[in-house]
Amino acid sequence: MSYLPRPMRVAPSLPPAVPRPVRPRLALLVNPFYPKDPHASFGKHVLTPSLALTSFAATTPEHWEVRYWDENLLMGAPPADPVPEVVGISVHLTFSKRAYELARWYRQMGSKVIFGGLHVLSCPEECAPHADALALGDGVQLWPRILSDVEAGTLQPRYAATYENDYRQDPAPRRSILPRGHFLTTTSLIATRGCHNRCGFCYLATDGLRMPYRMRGPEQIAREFAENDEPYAVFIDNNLGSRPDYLRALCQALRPLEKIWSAAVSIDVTDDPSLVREMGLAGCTGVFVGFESLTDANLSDARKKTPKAADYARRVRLLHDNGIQVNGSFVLGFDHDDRDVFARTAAWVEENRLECSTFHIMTPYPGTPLFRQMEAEGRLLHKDWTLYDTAHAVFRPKHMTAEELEAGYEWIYRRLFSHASIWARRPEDWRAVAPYLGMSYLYKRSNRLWHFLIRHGLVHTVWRPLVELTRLRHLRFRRELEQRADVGQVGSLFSAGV
Ligand code: B12
Ligand code: SF4
Repeated sequence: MSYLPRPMRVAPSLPPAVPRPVRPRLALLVNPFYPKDPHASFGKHVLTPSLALTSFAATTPEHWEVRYWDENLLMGAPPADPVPEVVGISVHLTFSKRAYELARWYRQMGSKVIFGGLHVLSCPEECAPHADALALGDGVQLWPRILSDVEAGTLQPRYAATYENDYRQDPAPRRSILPRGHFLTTTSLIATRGCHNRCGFCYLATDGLRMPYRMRGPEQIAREFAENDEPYAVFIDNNLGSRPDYLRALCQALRPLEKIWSAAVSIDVTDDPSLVREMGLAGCTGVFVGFESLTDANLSDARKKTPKAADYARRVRLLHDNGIQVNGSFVLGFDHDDRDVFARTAAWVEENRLECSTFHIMTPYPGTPLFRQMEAEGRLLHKDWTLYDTAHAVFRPKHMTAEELEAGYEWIYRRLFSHASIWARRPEDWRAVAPYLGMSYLYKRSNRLWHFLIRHGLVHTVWRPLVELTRLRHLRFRRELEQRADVGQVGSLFSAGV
């Protein structure tokens, strides 16, 4: 039985709403609670904060005070004393019910509630009755307009903005409002938005979401990284590798910082081995790669432009050779998947020594081509968005039952988190084995510890020295890499651990 304490399962209860005078010009930004999957690591929820709220917090006019509350940090219900004049809530489908509860509570106390985020864009009609105003699209453009209308008493029910503007004009996210001690690193960076792909299951393919690939200046990103005084940053871009020439320029700007970072990229980033080397030299210690499937027919159904699955192993090796760990992300339940997909995928992950892997039951997000297809084929089992969390089967798979898909998902996580699997995936280089094992056990088999650290706000205190150590070891590795003339030499030199 997996460990899942109540605070990881159930949102904090809200005290009775007593209407009181609101504090004028106080805005509270809330990231609502969502239940955690006991099969995966609790650590990922406090790895780094989402930029949904801090990105537009930076555009708050000076005469407004802005505060931040993330219910997932287990510090209880969001504050209501004083009652904020405005409450901004980010809404995703999995926690929309909680967002509606919070909105009702604050509205009863007299606050104006503004909703933004992915679910507002895909299901505005559902969201509208629960909020005073909806922000459809880019909050950075909309937030100052919304606050100014609140001041003037002319708040509109809907505000809309696309993502087609010049991204370099956006201010840096306001990270100073984050409770630093509660995250492994508060340096979530975003350098680009969009992606050169539009996979049919991805939220980027949502109707009405126009997000061309846009890039911030490499020097802007390097400055943000330097200023936030953390040894490690996580890029939360959809795909940092969509424009190889841009990624190369970014690496050149990051390299002198002597810090470490990780990012999501598609596997075609390995088309050019010299780019992978640049990433290693610039401090990239890990990539999150959406392999999605090891079956080409599934990839073409999803309309993903990607190298053939048979070439994935070679590409993983190239990343490893440059000191870059691979967190492979796989979607389970595609139409060409049958009951052996779980064992096949696990065997591949072990054979190729992926340090980490993330699994998702295929989930048709509303507004996407996949959702339309499933709905047209009558395969959706329900529209309870709470279960659209990629840990539940919400549609009827083709070659197995929904129950078998869920059981396979649980099985593959149990298998990959087992002692035998962790050992099988140890790096080939013996010098990297001890740090790899330490980090794997801390990350994959320590949910009790994570719960303790999160509850007591100790995540940053405990992890920062480990991350700093990793950075120092990586600097040593980089010097070896610099001296190695050829790219793609066999044998991983180092495993960075985060
Ligand atoms: C960081 C992150 C996480 C973090 C933190 C999540 C959190 N809610 O706190 C962690 C690692 C914990 C996580 C977990 C999961 N995540 Co996640 N995550 C992301 C990621 C990489 C970045 C989010 C971000 O910062 N974006 C950048 C900001 C600036 O963009 P934005 O959120 O859209 O916000 C803008 C607007 O929407 C708007 N806005 C947003 N909120 C508000 C509020 C107001 C008031 C206003 C005015 C405007 C506004 O303004 C912002 C600026 O323009 C995104 C992918 C991505 N790049 O967006 C996936 C993503 C959000 N995650 C996703 C998923 C599926 C999950 C998981 C379910 C996966 C899993 N099985 O574990 C879990 C569960 C979490 C949950 N139930 O929500 C999906 C969601 C798909 C969907 N349609 O809902 C995404 C889009 C990834 C993907 N490609 O599929 N995630
Ligand atoms: S490659 Fe990844 S980010 Fe890009 S569209 Fe496909 S799933 Fe979405």
